[in-house]
Amino acid sequence: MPNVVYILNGPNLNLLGKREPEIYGHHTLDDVRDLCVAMADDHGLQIVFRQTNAEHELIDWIQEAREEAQAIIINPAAYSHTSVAILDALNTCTCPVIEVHVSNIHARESFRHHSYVSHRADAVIAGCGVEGYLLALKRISTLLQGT
Ligand code: CA2
Repeated sequence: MPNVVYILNGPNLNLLGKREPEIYGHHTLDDVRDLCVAMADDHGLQIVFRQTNAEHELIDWIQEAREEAQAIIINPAAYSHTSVAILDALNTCTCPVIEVHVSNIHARESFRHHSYVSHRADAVIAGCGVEGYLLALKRISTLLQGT
């Protein structure tokens, strides 16, 4: 059975590549999914790739991943900076968790500098554009090797 990696995306990331390209670049979220699936195939991983604008849905998916996944990659978007509930959900998971941000949140407004999710994340990748998702997958592949 292949290792399963949940890649979860929060609010407004459905607009990736369609607005504010100077901040978020030109790749759409569909492009990101395709790139992740291709890389996962190369590493023998299975991907579950989702986006939602609803906090409760992200929490439900984290709870699902707790049962189904060997690793979680999450871009919680604006909920990174506000949601103790998402942190609580991630804290129930024992698998590796990597937080990804397309932009460098530390070079932006001060309210983006703190992420609740970072308290749980095993690694945080910010400012690498959509390549951050692939770097996270590479790291997950390394962490899961031999499991
Ligand atoms: O840099 C990231 O990946 C963020 O998680 C993106 C969030 C933002 O609230 C975080 O501070 C950093 C925003 C996602 C909105 O995505 C859009 C994409 C294109 C156009 C408009 C919004």
